Amino acid sequence: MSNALLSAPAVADVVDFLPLEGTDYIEFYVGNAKQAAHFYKTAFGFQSLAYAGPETGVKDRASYAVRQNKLTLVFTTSLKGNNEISEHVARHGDGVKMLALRVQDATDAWRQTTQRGGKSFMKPVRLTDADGEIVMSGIHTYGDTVHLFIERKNYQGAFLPGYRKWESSYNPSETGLLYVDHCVGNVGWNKMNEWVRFYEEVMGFRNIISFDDNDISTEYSALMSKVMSSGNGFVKFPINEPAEGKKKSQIEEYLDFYNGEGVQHAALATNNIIETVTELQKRGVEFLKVPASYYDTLLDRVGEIDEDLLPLKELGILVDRDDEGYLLQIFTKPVEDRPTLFFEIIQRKGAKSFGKGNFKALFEAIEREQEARGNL
Ligand code: TYF
Ligand code: FE
Repeated sequence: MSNALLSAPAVADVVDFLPLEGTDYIEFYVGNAKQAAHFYKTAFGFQSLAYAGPETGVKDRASYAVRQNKLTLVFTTSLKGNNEISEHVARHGDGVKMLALRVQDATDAWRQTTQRGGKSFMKPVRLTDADGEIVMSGIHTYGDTVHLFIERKNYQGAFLPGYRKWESSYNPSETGLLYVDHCVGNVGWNKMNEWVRFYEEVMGFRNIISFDDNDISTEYSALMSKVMSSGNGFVKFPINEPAEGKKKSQIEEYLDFYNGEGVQHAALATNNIIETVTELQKRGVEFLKVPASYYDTLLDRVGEIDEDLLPLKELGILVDRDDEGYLLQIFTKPVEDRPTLFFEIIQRKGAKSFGKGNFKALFEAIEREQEARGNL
């Protein structure tokens, strides 16, 4: 089948047992949280938000939270030789540990999901300080990744109880990043349908788009992908599985270097991708490049767009259209030494899809990088 399958809409009278309000934060376990936070401030324009560590009574770790509009990232490192954090870093390198989701009722979210077979990571706990109260719970998902459920009640503090406001004299300006559009997981060979079932049965998601290896095989790499969406559409988690191709799949390269399943990319939304990417490039963020010829036929493929072609071509921004509108997107190179995590910058102008028309050019660009690393 060479066309993406758009599945039927959910039946309207089915109640959403896990209403998610969006992504609350993404927490990374890293080797050096102080330097990671500095990089995301400098390069991506995140603002200092909150800190937890020995000075706030947390003895085994240090965490830095940074924010830009509705995007919150947390970088946590171990202060001890052997704990869950240092082991995660030893196994995976720096990577995403928690995809924290905002809910109205974290106790109910935990009950609903664990009753349906979700494996508990954290029973509901009430966290309080002078600024109010939060309830948090969590379940395991693919690999060592966790979904936390965050109920913010009346909480007025900077971030979470246990953190204090992080005041810094170093405050690079924002780059226009707004919120998490979607977050993609790479899973093992033949594991996609298991995780699709997990998101359907345990979390009440539905599969809104599927791409098979015919949609997205290039000369070498191959993968399959299914986009899972929360009942209300506020949270989208595409899942990739490697497929057999002429040479090594980019998903297999990820699995080898991450030592298992994990988050492959987070797509960050902007409402002015030309300004955002201009700024990110100035600050040293490296992006994948497609051949200049991509732009020769772009307008034939996508029709009229609001943007001038020249800045899109200079910056390497890709464009795709679906029935509802178009989208602009670009992909960073991996943001660490292992070819694991990267970011997508996306601006949607009506389109609800994921850029299928760009897959060939994008995957060929990824393969050139794989080749340069000797992993193709
Ligand atoms: O999230 C998506 O589906 C798009 C396309 O390895 C994509 O961003 C899919 C797989 C992949 C890189 C990008
Ligand atoms: Fe994406």
